[in-house]
Order: sequence, then structure tokens, then C-alpha cells
Amino acid sequence: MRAHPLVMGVLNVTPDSFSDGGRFASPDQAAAAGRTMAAQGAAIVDLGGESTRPGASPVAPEEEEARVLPVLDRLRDLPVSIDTRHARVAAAALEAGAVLVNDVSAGADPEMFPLVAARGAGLVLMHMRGDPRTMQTEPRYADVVEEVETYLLARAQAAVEAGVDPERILLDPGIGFGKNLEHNLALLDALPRLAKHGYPLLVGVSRKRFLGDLTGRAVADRGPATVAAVALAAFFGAAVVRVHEPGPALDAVRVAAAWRGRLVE
Ligand code: PMM
Repeated sequence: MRAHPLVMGVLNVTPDSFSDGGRFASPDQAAAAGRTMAAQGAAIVDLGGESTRPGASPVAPEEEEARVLPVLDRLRDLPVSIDTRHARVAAAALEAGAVLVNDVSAGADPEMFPLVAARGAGLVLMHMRGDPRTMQTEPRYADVVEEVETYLLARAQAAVEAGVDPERILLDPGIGFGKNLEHNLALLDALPRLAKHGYPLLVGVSRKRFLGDLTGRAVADRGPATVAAVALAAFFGAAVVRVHEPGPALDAVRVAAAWRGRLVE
């Protein structure tokens, strides 16, 4: 079968993530959910111990570590990425078997790039305006695509200068992170442009607010809209899609990849 974009499954072990906070009573339960996602087609499980939903308060790295490490320890045989802004948490997670660091702050912690370089790990660099506490207060851009593109390329350059392998860098426009509906749509529309720089794109649309804006649906009912958005993201250039439900997303990326293969290339 034709190669298709990869599906990344979201495993939040946080009390307060926007769509799936507080789901797990124990590390065993969380690990079981990670295994289920892998069985449903997630090529990577993205484990996060700090909520980045709009308005969320930061979590101490010690607390984040205490949330993720017991789960990671139970998933050593699966490809796991660690969703963290803290180099200290990333270091412990890489030590415990994670292969990729998903940093929504794109290296705000000065120790992050040297760490990823030294470990030879993969790195997701995401664009975010401000921080989760403040990012949705009237985001404004002169040209959102231009700004996000320039920012991501600059962060990638900084990561490479710090020794990170450019072949292991992914870029992410950060849908919903300091962006209103128009900003999100402009960025999704610009995926082909963002993909031209040679870095694979990761796109996270799953259950996000813009899908609620477009459909009028509550978070729990955004599954179909998520699948539609995943298919389009895959069609227009995403290499990895980050989702809460890998099964339907895998179908969507398969259809998108086959269709795209017929139309272009
Ligand atoms: N979205 C969330 C968290 N982490 N990481 C990346 N790289 N891209 C995203 O779009 C992204 C992310 C917020 O969603 P969640 O609360 O469901 O994890």
C-alpha cells in the first residue's frame, strides 16, 4: 500500500486537558489506553503531563515527571513522544525510552535543544503565541502564515545550530495556540506552503475549538469534524496528524494519501 501520513495518538495524563483531562485513575489504565491507540493505528503515542489548553496554569516539572514516567515505563516497547516544554522532563522521558520530544514552546527552555541533540532524538517544534494562560486573549497578526512560517524556520535553524539532526525535526503550525478561527483556517490553507521547506509537518486539529466554531458541536461530538480535518490536513501536506482517536484518523489518512497519489506526483 502507498505510504501515508502517520497517526500520533494523544495520551494526556493530566487532570485538566481540554478534551480528555482526568480520564485515567492509574498509570496502568493510561498505559492500556496507549496500547489500544497503538493497536488502532497510532504509529506514535504522544504522552503529556501538562495541559496546554487555553487558560491552563503551568505545572511544576516534578509533578509532570511524576505523571508521565510511570506510564512511559509501561510503554517501553512502543514509540512514544513526550509532550513537554521542560528539558528536565524530556531528559527523564528520553532516558525512559521516549524517542521524540514534542515541544509546544519550540525550545523556550534553553536546555532543550542541546538535550535533544545529545540524545539524537526527534523534535517537534510548534508555534504558539504567548503561553497557554494568555494565548487566546485577542490574538493578532499582520500576516499569520508569514509569521508562523518565519518563526518555525528560525526555531529549526536554532535547533540545527545546537546540534539537532535536521532530518529529525518536524514543524507544527500550532492550530489553536494563540489563533482565532480565521488564523487557524489561514494556516491550514497554507499547509502546502509550510511543507515546502523540507521539514515534515505535524498538524493537531483533533476536537479543537475551531471545529466547534465551524460545526456548533461540543468537544465530545467533534469526532466527524476531526476526521474531515485530518483527511484534508493529510491531503494538503501533513506528515503526522495528532489525534485522540487513531482508528478513524488512520482511515482518513489512507484515503487522503491514495487520492493525492492519483491527483499529483
Ligand atoms: N495540541 C495540544 C497539545 N499538544 N502538540 C503539538 N505538537 N501540536 C498540537 O496541535 C498540540 C500539541 C492540545 O490538545 P490536547 O489538549 O488534546 O493534547
